[in-house]
Amino acid sequence: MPSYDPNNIFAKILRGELPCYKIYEDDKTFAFLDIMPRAPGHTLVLPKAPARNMLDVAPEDLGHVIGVAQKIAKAGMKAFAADGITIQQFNEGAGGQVVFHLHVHVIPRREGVPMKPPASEKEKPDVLADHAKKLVAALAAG
Ligand code: DGP
Repeated sequence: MPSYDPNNIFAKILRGELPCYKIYEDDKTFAFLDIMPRAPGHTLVLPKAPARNMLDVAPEDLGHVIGVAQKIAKAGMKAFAADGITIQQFNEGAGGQVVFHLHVHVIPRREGVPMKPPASEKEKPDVLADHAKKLVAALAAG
């Protein structure tokens, strides 16, 4: 497996070199909206420590990421009146991974509404800003 590339797009977001719609941050974890959401509220949860994917991440960092994914899943259920949540996580190109900093997708789902194809369409900034506001409010409400 290739080594971690510190110039990947998510590393740049983590360093604040590129913008994002931030949802959550703690000392080990960072979460922001996917700009090509498969459904409203589609969020990516990352460890702050460099890790290419599930195959090289430190288990304790992975544990933190999963804990935060659960928080965001619960907030997504409330914020988007969702009926369920899809969790996705891809490893290496053959496994469907496109950006090589570990991330877990948290996708609120409505009954009978199919997900859009992966990375199909960039969402409008005002829509993403509104979705981020709703998720952040639901997280704050607990
Ligand atoms: P994957 O590596 O296959 O898990 O997919 C990467 C995801 O990242 C895909 O759903 C689209 C999203 N994405 C790609 N570029 C950017 C970006 O610059 N900002 C954000 N927020 N998301 C991105």
